[in-house]
Amino acid sequence: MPQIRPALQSEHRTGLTFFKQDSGVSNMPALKIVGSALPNIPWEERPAGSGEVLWRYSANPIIPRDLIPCSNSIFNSAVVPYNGKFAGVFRCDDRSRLQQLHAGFSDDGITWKLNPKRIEFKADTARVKEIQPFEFGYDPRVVWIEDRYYVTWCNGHHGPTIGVAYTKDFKTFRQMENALLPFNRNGVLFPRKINKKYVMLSRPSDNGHTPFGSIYVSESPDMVHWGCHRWVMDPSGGWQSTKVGAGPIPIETSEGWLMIYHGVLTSCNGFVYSMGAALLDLEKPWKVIARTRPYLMSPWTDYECVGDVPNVAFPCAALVDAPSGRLAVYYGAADTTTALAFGKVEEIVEFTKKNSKV
Ligand code: BMA
Repeated sequence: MPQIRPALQSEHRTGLTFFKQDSGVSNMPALKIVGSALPNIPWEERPAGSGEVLWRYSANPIIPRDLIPCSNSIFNSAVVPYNGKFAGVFRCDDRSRLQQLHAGFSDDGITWKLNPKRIEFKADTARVKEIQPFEFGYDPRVVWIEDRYYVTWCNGHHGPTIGVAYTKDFKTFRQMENALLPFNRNGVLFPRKINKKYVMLSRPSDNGHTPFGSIYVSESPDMVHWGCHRWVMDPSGGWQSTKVGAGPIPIETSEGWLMIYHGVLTSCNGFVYSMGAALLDLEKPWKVIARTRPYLMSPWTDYECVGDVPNVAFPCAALVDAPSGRLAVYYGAADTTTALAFGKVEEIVEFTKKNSKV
């Protein structure tokens, strides 16, 4: 496999360090990755002899289903760097099988402590009380934008839609207006404004398990009012033939926004959830530059194939160490546990471009 040489230069942009890499990867020009250094990113090298673009952590799953007393399952969860360590928002389905969100903390990104009590969202404005109390919440994403962490999740409001909240300490969470109408899922914010607007990917759906689904993008001046909705991409063939939905927060690179997403195949044994990647235009993110025809990862292991919902690998977060291009993807395994996979941004970008079907 290609050897990645260390970062050659860096400059500063929008508060983040902007790294330029001489990737050493075949003919690809040096890749820029916008992000911070994360030298303590959880990491394992690709196993000897493996040709996988994403490879699994050897001690998966990292979070067992019964980490806290009330949990039936802990999966499809989101983590971010926090105060030199890590924090996150976790989907915990409880033993009444209600879908709840819990905050969690970790020193190393691998061993997690979750708050045994679910997040109690405080209304950010008086009007937000109208959409409380909490019906259900699942599949959170977390992103730092400007001065706070925003959380988006699939929020119950007479049907699933996109909830939005913010926190600065993962203790107090202030709920804002739902971004969109039901039925919608997989609301994923971009990590910065584009053309002075907040931008969110989402996947309009139905009230059930949704046998269809395309990715759209919407803009907002204030994180409350969303519009200028644009179609991004439909399901395609094979592993992504039934529906697609955005996964982790997109990663900004000089080749476009790297969007890791899930794709669903309907097999004779039900849905199969795999992950792929796409590159979106930096200024017009509804324009797809490239998109993987083969998957990056599909449920192969026991913990992905056996659980409450078999055959699911569902990514909701990715940590990036921009100088090295190292990537750690957090994904839900079989709707039961949380697992970790590793990759290198420049290799995924190159794989996406070389194996693209748009
Ligand atoms: C989707 C979502 C995910 C889940 C997946 C597989 O519709 O509900 O939370 O992981 O189905 O069951």
